[in-house]
Amino acid sequence: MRIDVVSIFPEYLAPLELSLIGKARQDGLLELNVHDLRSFTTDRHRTVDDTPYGGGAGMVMKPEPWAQALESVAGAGMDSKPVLIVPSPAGEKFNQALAYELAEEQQLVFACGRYEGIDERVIDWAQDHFTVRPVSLGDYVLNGGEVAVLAMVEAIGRLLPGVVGNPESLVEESHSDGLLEYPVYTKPSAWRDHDVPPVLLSGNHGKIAQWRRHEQFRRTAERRPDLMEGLDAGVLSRADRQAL
Ligand code: 6GU
Repeated sequence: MRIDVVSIFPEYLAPLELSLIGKARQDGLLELNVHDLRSFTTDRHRTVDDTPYGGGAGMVMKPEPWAQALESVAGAGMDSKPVLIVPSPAGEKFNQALAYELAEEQQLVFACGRYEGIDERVIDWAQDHFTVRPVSLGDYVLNGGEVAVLAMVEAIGRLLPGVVGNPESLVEESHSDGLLEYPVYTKPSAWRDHDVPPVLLSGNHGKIAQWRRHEQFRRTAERRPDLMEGLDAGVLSRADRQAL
């Protein structure tokens, strides 16, 4: 996969050189390029914003630097149109299903807006060159798209073949089956008046699997009742349906 990120704060994306994603880049599993939007301006002051038509607070990002930047990264010899992800609190909500979907793409381009956002005509114009998807992390406001890109690239990058050493860990984690993960424990079995649930020390693997499944349902119902409604009967076993 190839990922291009356009931002006026390219340094904000430095953490993508670390840890799992940094290693995936070094290993050639992921090509990731960060581009400074200001390098696509042509005026002396490298202006990227201006006042909003119609009035109101704040500034709006000018369209031409964005078109120049996006043209420079679009269709770098790929078969399919790249997906242009525009981080915005006004986008569709990012979730694990969308991470899996985007992990199948050849090229992702992230356009990090700042201020009050990017001139909407860029979004219209970009439809000819990209599949455009405004995406939100959740119902709160960040100052710009950069932090959201860190989260999305990590969520997508770890799904690419070979990035996570043990692919089993992708199967067992929260949201992989629509439920939250069960709680985990390690040694010592007795710690500061808190004991590990005895079933986990029993050696009875059937009982342990049953307990973990029950904990997944209990946690999900308590913390995320919204997820209980969307549970797909198809992924539930007979034992799961009885537990409900
Ligand atoms: Cl993706 N971007 C911005 N700027 N703010 C957000 C967001 C994204 N998701 C939630 N708030």
